[in-house]
Amino acid sequence: MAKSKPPEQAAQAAATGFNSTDSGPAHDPADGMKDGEGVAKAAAVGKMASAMPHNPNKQAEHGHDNALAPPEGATAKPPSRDATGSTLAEKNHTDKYGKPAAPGVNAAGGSLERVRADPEGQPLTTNQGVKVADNQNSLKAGLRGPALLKDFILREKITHFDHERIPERVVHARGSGAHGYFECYEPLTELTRASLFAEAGKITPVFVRFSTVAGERGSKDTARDVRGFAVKFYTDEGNWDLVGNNMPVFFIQDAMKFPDLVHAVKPEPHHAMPQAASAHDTYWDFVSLMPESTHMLMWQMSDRAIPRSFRMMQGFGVHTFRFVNAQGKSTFVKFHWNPKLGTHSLVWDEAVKISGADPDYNRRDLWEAIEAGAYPEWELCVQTFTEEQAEAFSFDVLDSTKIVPEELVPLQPIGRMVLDRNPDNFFAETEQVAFHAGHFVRGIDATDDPLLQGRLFSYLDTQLTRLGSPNFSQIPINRPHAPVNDMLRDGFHQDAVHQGVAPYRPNSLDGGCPFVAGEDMSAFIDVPHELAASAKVREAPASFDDHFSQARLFWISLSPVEQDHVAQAYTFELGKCYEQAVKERQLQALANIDPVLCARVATGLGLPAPEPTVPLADPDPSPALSQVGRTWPVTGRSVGIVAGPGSDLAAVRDVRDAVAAAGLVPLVIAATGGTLEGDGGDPVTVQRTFVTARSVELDAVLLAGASSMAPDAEVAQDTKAAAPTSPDVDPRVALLISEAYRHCKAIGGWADASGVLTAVGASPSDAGIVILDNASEAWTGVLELMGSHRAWDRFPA
Ligand code: HDE
Repeated sequence: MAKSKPPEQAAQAAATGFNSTDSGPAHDPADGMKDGEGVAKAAAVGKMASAMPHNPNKQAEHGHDNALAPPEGATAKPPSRDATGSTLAEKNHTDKYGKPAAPGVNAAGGSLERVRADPEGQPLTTNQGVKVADNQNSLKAGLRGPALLKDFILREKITHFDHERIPERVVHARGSGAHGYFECYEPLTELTRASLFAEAGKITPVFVRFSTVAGERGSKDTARDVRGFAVKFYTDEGNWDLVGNNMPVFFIQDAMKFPDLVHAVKPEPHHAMPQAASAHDTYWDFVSLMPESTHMLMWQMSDRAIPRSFRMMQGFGVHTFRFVNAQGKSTFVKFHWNPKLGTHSLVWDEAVKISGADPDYNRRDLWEAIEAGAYPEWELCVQTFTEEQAEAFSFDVLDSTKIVPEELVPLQPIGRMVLDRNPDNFFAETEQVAFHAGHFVRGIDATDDPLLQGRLFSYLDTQLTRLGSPNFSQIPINRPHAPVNDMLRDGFHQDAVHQGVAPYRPNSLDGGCPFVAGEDMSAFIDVPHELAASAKVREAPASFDDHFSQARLFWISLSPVEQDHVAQAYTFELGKCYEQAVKERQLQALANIDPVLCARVATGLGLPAPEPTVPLADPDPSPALSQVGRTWPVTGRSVGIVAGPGSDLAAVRDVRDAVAAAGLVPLVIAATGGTLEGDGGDPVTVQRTFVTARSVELDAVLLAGASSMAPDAEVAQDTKAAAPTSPDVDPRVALLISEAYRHCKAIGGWADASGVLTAVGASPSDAGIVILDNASEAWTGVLELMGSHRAWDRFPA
């Protein structure tokens, strides 16, 4: 029998005509419900819904003023929790389903602590939480089988394993990531209302992923390639992704050409070769037919494409973006990351050798530096300029094949980024992080650069394939630190348990919540800017039609040694192509940059150098484009100390300690592993042996005297030895020193170290070499040399 309803609530429920679902009871809501709770809920919802007799926000959808300063969305305060709870039963709780959501709280957010899983002291379980006693033997009928389908532990383990791999990124598949923070220097409120730039000292957490572009996920780190430099800022007003590269320009001007570029550079479709390399026909076929690539190719053929370390790379937003301030004023902005350690590169021969010796070279360097507390740091700088200033430039700021020279618009430092935390789990964080060039926060916005416009579509779309669902933003590493209250629902891997019945707007049944944010609540507002009167066209602007002048600017701004490297890189890459027509076309592009460059590459290819087809530009050099000629901190660099059988161990100890004290990494290299001892002092631990040490992992080498032949030296048969150079020098040390010498690394030594140098055809008086009687003075000399990265003047260009 139906219970009698509490008269006041029932009257209210009847008056609003409330029914919470269309299949709900047409009868008295008290029927069959517990103690009138249904009536109370119905009444509460009815009261809340009737507080919105019309849609008070509708009017605000119209009018210019409302667009710029939208009012906050209307809400109705729920008369009680009954009105917004999704279910009457939410008052019950157990350990699993817990208490109801606190009003307005999305408990899925918050720090990554929420999802870290540490097994210390815990028993193994299935993914259903059932404790497992044996996960090494399958369940069998009898000791020798057959296996039984009933074995849910085996099936769960194998099924999960079968699906462990997810599609890799279509570009930038190979990458390494780290957590850190961004610190704002001064309020930038005149330029932007972005909250991360609002106060001096304000800290915003970041996650950064560095990558190569062309290679697959397991490919080598030291390929000649552009490096991705993607930063996710977890700002208190939502996530902003600055998805940039380590070069300031790009290969193409319009997103439409991106699939062509990538198809051309990836391994060729018929035999899937070469891996992580641009030195092949399809790549040069495409770029030699695409003159707009010329400027970017100069960067790609320069030392920038083989960075010594992610910690020693610049980063660039590439496109022109917009800053928007609280008054709605917009200013053009270009973003630059400048590394505290300077911008430094490998030499090509080194990069090739590292590919074999340590394909994880850049990843390892980043990881180890952070583990060692040598936190990498960059300064974020901006170039800002008005639309009127941009109009006066000789190039189009919406063309991503152009830089804005620093001499034209100087850099303004606005903050610093420090990476101080390695990920706990590569897959969960570095692989699953999803950047999007269209993740903006208020105060930062896109321009009409046609390359950027295409990216605004691409990055969301690609995550659907890679991460399998539009809910990729709920993966912990992608989840904003700011509260999330969207009306997006369901889909694969939905992580949130949404409350309420009305994931639509306008609504009154959830009291209008979540409501639209008003201007004064930091809502993202699209600030209008004028569009030139135009027609719908599929064509490129005439202002995009200069492909050589900035390529020439880059060339003339490089030092002679950097120019050498560019010429050698072109000669190598084109030399690996088979098609004569491809080489000839690219030589034509080089002729339009510089006749000397063209002639050098042509000579290497054995082809005639063509004449330019355009007048050569005559820009002033931009010193900021060169990497050399200054000195930088050397923190975190590695120094090999080669100790031969007769080395003075006291000097080895002193120098090793001095290297470490200066913030560098000393690696003692000796004939065999273990320790060096016998002089009565502390045993010296050997980090590398003559067999395991490679010159390419060292930034400088110190010779603790001569390195005479060790007992295990096999001279000519040793796979890792130079041809015998001298009966007095171990051939593996000879190889190490001759490579370090050719790669222009600083070399120091004491006692009778000179003999090693002369044995490899070098002279102790060559540039970048310090051989002294006193070990610590020799080290000081090397330390000073390292500040310039390499002794480039050893082989004058
Ligand atoms: Fe990307 N790019 N890109 N790109 N890009 C991707 O997104 C794309 C471009 C850059 O560490 C993809 O999640 C198009 C310029 C970085 O996860 C994809 C165009 C710049 C990363 C994509 C460009 C970049 C990507 C592949 C031409 C420098 C790695 C996987 C319009 C400013 C981010 C993914 C990470 C990744 C598309 C051009 C930088 C497919 C269509 C220019 C650093 O969405």
